[in-house]
Amino acid sequence: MKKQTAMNQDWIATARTLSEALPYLQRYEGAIVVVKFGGNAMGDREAMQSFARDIVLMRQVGVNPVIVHGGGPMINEMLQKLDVESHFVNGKRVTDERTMEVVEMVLSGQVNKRIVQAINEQGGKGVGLSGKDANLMICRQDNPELGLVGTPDEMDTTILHSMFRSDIIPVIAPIGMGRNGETFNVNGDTAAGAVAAALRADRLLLLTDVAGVKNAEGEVVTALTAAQIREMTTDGTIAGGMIPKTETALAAIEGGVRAVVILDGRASNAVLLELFTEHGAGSMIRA
Ligand code: X2W
Repeated sequence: MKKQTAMNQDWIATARTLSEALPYLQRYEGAIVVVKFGGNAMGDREAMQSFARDIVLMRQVGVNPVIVHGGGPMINEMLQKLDVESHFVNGKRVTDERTMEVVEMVLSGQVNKRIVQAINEQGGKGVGLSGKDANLMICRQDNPELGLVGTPDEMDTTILHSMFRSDIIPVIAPIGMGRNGETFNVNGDTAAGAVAAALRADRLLLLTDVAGVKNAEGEVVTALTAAQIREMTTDGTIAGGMIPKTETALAAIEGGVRAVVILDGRASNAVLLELFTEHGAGSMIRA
């Protein structure tokens, strides 16, 4: 008897959660939400399934989710297997032709298909593409010292809008093409920021393996302005691996994205918590 009551309580709480989500569901109807899914946030098969489920739910309630993924750790693993040495300068992988072949193989062939498969297993319609497809992301060389690292220069989002109309969830590998036949390796955060800006997205969610932007006391700050981010970068509070993320956030906001959230992608239902509850997750950055 007691067990029965406890179970009822669980269901009542579930029903209440759904009911409380209504205003958020209404707010995000038709919204474009770009989600950067970093290699460090991917975790095991179960974490991947949970992520895919959240994305399919977003689509089901009328949001247009777009995934831009990374895969740095998976590229490292493959380069090691193939005995190709690799190093980073300012968070970007120095990329020669041989490295570029491996990067494209791992990102477009392995990581991209893993995410597409996870989405489709949850009942969604995921379709994988890279910046090469339908001229989505044309790049120029970032810095000659980095070799084939690209900076997005010209975006054509026509293909993404067609996909939204067909109920398809685009899954994008951060690879771009050059104007002279080159293939460019693009940092995943940079690619996500460029896609979000080109779409004038309502939200860019940067899923990573830290809880958010921390203040000098080491606490996660839940709401930040672009000006505060600049201040915290100048005084050294924001440092290391967080810098490419906050730089992406600032560029995306300048490019017309309404808000950027940096959050821990490994936390369960991180995306749903952020979009559909009062609680939110991670650090939200706005103009
Ligand atoms: C990255 C692309 C993958 C990536 C690389 O080669 O590792 C550059 O550094 P995460 O998992 O998001 O770090 N490209 C130019 O960004 O992966």
